[in-house]
Amino acid sequence: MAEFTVYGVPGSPYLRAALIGFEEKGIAYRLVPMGFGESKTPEHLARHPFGRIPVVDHGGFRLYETQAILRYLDDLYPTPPFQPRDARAKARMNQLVGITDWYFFPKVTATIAFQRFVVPMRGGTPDEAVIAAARPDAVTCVKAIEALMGDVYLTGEEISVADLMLIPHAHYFALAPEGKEILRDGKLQRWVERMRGRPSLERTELERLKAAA
Ligand SMILES: N[C@@H](CCC(=O)N[C@@H](CS)C(=O)NCC(=O)O)C(=O)O
Repeated sequence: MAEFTVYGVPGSPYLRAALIGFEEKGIAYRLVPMGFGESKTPEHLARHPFGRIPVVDHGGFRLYETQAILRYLDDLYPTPPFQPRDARAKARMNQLVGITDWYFFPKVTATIAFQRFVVPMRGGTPDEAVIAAARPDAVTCVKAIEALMGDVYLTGEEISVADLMLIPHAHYFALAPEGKEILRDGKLQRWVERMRGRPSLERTELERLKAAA
């Protein structure tokens, strides 16, 4: 089987979701770390016309969109499965993946987590107005996910694509003061702790990725 090459910026939640997928399956990969802004270079635009990350190359087969990458890995290496067989559990998984992509990422990660962690990393000061404006959306996201999720993992007793997609975003949110306050000791916070205990999370920590680069 050809080698997997993964292009992405260490620290990116979507890159981490893909890497967690490789780690959970025990599939070897080579990470090509990119810097901030490199996603819009001609070289990367040739890989991803929308200038985003991650991109996976598998023997010349190029794939972007993180959930497509995770499903591809699952089709190639079915054990352990990333998708429940039960129709309703699978529908929930797809719904939660959609919530992550369409609501959590733009309304929580790109606002609260970006202002709290990325802006200071680049030497700036968080824009408290952006954070305050995003707070009601964050509450809506947390309530909606808690209403849909299972008791152990998001779609049942085992992890699925939904857990892999959401955890990098939820991890950052849980570290922010707003996240601590909104999540409290609720169901989603307990899930974040459960996910953080998995070796795949430890192996994809920012410092580990930087050290390996
Ligand atoms: N729907 C895409 C979203 C990917 C995405 O937005 N990635 C962010 C990083 S977390 C990115 O590429 N940002 C760089 C940029 O916008 O220039 C996926 O699932 O892969």
